[in-house]
Amino acid sequence: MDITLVLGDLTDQHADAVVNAANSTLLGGGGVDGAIHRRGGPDILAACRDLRTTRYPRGLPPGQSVATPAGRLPARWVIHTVGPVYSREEDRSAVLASCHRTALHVADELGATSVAFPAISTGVYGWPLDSAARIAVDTVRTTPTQVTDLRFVLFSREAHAAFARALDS
Ligand code: AR6
Repeated sequence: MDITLVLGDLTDQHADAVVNAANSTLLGGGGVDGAIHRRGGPDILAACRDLRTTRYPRGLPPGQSVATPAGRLPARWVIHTVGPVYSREEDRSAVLASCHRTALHVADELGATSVAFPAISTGVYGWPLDSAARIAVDTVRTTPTQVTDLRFVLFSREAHAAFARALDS
């Protein structure tokens, strides 16, 4: 698997799948989630509403992932995952790792071989960048998958630098 870092906007990525840092409602929000729904158009939200009435009436639990079509994005699918809110009292690293692992499992089910991830949980959910980068990189490196082109798309130089350090170690 090739792991590459991109400084830029996830919604510009031409890939089989882009991963959304969603919340349990699957009904949108700010950050990368807001950008995906804005640029991808209403088909994504319609598919998410469908998932809420069928598979996830109580919402998608943190650490799990589910796919929808990608609407007008230059990708085929959006894989929605719910990161943990960072806590100083409780170690939620396993949940953040699970986001990456389950997103890759969903990608494999779809037959997606190119997948772009944002820095899950490092925005609104407050996870420190270096720690999140280490967990993300370690998890994708150790998860068996058919994905051959994995990109981390980072929105800031700080995030890009944190992921570069994690990749080097
Ligand atoms: N492309 C790539 N990265 C982005 C983009 C973008 N267009 N926009 C923001 N980022 P966040 P979270 C970066 O807050 O912390 C939402 O409201 C951002 O700089 O999007 O998992 C959801 O609905 C940060 O490094 O996700 C949830 O309620 C990273 O993406 C909640 O936020 C993740 O920041 C999820 O919080």
